Order: sequence, then C-alpha cells, then structure tokens
Amino acid sequence: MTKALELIKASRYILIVTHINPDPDTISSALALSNYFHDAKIKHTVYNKDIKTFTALKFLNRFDKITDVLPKFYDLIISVDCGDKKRFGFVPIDGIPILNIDHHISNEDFGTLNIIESNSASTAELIYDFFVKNFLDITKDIAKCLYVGIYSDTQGFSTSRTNKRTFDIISHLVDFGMNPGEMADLLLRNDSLAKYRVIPKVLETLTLHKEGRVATIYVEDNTLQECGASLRECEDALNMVLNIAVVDIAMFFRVLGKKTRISIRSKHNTDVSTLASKFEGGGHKFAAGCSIKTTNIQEAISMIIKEIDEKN
Ligand SMILES: [Mn+2]
Repeated sequence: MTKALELIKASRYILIVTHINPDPDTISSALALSNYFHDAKIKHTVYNKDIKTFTALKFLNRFDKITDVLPKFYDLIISVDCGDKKRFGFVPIDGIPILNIDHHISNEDFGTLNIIESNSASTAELIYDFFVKNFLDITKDIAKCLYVGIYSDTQGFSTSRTNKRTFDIISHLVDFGMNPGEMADLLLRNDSLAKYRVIPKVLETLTLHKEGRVATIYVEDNTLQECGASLRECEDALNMVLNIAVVDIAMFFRVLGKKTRISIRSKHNTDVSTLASKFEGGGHKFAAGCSIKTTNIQEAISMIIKEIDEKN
C-alpha cells in the first residue's frame, strides 16, 4: 500500500477538492477516485466551487454527486489538478492533512503528501498510477473518467507530453471496458447550437500582434447573452486561432467580476507559463492562465502584449 492509500485508509471523511473554473482533468480525476471510494465504502465528498456552471461531463458516473457545499466534517483533503491552494476556492481548516496530486510545474508542494509529476500530461495519469500501484480495481466507470482527463489535457493526444506511456495507459483503459468511439460521441459529437452561434462572433474579435506571432480574441457578456452561450462554449475558438500557421501564442480574454481572465495557449516550443506568472498566474509551458485587475479588455490586451518579448 502506498503512503497515499495509507493516509486515505486512516481517514474518517475525505474531501476531494477540484479547482475553480474546472476543466475535465480536475473533474474526471476526482470522479475516478470518487467511484473507487464509493465501491470501497470510503466516506467522501467531491467539492467544486463552480460546479453549477459546468455540465459538460454529466455522462460520467457520480458527476451528479459533485457539490459546491462543503461538508461539516472532513479529516483529509485530496486536491486534484490544483497548482496552488487559491485554486480550491475556499480556505481549508488549519491542520487538516492534504494529499496534493497534480502535474502543474508551478505546483507549490503545499500538501502533507505531494504527488507531483510535471512531466505527466494530465493529473488523470497520476490517478491511474495510484490505482495500479495499490492494485485497486479499475472499473469501466473509473476507466471512462481517466480517459476523459487524459484525452482532454493532451488535447486529443496531440500535445508534446503525449508519449508511449500515454498510449500504454489508454490501452489498459480499453482492457477495462472503456470504448474510445463511445467516448468520442459523448465528448466531441455533442455540441450545443449556442456554441456555433458564439464562435463566429469570438473569431470576429481576432487581432494579430507581433507580426502575427500573437493572436488575441475575446468575448463580452452581451455576446454570450445574445447567443445563449457560456464561456466554455467559446473555448474551441482559442485552439482554432492557435492553429493559424504563423501564430505561436493565442490568448482568450473575458471579464469575470472585477477582473479580466486570460487563457493562454502556445505552440512551436514557446513557453507561456512565465508570461502568466508575470501576472500572478500559472500553468504549463503550452497552456497557462492569469487575471488582470481591470474590466477593460483592450487595456488587459495591451498590458499582456507589452510583456511579450522576442524570446517568448
Ligand atoms: Mn490538468
């Protein structure tokens, strides 16, 4: 039994924490654990502060059990895919042990026990390791969760961290009953009409900077309202503009509360995690994010563009 499983077995009630503004890796990593805990009768809750606005993965077993209400009692936190404690969306009670499972290079080792592997393409792969190292059953439901996390964080097996190991894991997940074709129906061939209304409007905002190396797009609240779309339905636009041959860095801006939130993606070996960290953000080499304290998107765009030098 690994130290992580020892910590789990010694606990009475576990709080699994996924990060604010969730993505499929954090949610599916948590659900893989939740499905195991449920089968093993280990008491737990999966917490996500923003779950009410995230419905994309409702086909995963136990998705409906994720809550934005903290339990009254918990004596272990397992955080998945959270680079720092601010990503929890709440302040944990002092002294509660934290099992920190993550693959962000910027992870601050804030846990009592840290399973951090920044070479790993997804947190879901680290959860897979946890199952294998502890000889735990990977059920079909768990295999589906792990596939979603890996598929999503590798952008469909296309990022530079996708390697033989990724495909070895996927091969095992197929052994455990996960069917990639069925998953593609659920993940890819499942778009809303609103998405196709909003994406052209987001693409209309496309501006190229630095001789075309940097692309910026944005969305405003009234556009979302007109189209009946959510922010998540705009996200493919970011990957689309990154696909333009000359573009090295693509950024998506939107106002959230009193700040402008920026998602940054890159290719051609361009590191954007340092750019995000200049604005107290973080992430990976090719995918990072940050916020700027302004509700003026054009101002936020010029602030970021100023920080991009020839090297990154
Ligand atoms: Mn991740």
